Amino acid sequence: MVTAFLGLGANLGDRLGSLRGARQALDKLPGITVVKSSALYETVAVGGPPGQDAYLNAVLEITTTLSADKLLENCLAVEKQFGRERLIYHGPRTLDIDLLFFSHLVCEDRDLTLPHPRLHLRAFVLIPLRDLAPEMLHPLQGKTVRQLCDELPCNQGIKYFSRTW
Ligand code: PH2
Ligand code: MG
Ligand code: MG
Repeated sequence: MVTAFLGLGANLGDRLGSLRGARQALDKLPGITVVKSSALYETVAVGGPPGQDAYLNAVLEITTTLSADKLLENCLAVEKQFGRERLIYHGPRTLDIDLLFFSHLVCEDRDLTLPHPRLHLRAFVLIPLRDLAPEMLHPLQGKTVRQLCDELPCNQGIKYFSRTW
C-alpha cells in the first residue's frame, strides 16, 4: 500500500460541490482510501486565458493499492464524471485532479510525471499540501514541503476559505 497526494481544483460551476463529490467518488473506488483532506483555499487562477474566475483548491492524502498509472486513470475518470472538458490549456475547469506525489516515486513517462512537475512552484498546491505533509521530502528538489512553502514569493493570491468541507 502506498500513500499518495492528490491536488484538487475547480473554477467553473459548483466548485465546492465538485470537490466534495470528487473526494467521495475517489474514496468509493476499489483500491483507494481517502485518509485526510487539507483545508480549502480560494486562489487566483495561474496561467491560462485572462479573466478566469478564482479556483477552490485542496489536497487529499490517500492510500492506494493501485499502481501510479491506474491511479491516474481513475482520477481522469472522476474528472470526466464531474463534467471536465479539455478545451483550452489551463482553461477554466469543473474539476482537475492532479497526482502530486506517489510515495517518493520519481518517474517521467509520456502520460505521467512524478512528482508533479510544477508542484514545487505553485502556492495553490504547496499551501494545502503543507496542511497534510509539511515534512514530506520532495525527492528532486531535496527540500520539504514546508521549506518549499517558505521560499514562495509572498502571498500569491491564496485565501483561506474553510478548514472543513
Ligand atoms: N490549475 C491549473 C492552472 N492554474 N490556478 C489555480 N489557482 N489553481 C489551479 O488548480 C490551477 C491554476 C492547471 O491545472
Ligand atoms: Mg492541474
Ligand atoms: Mg490535471
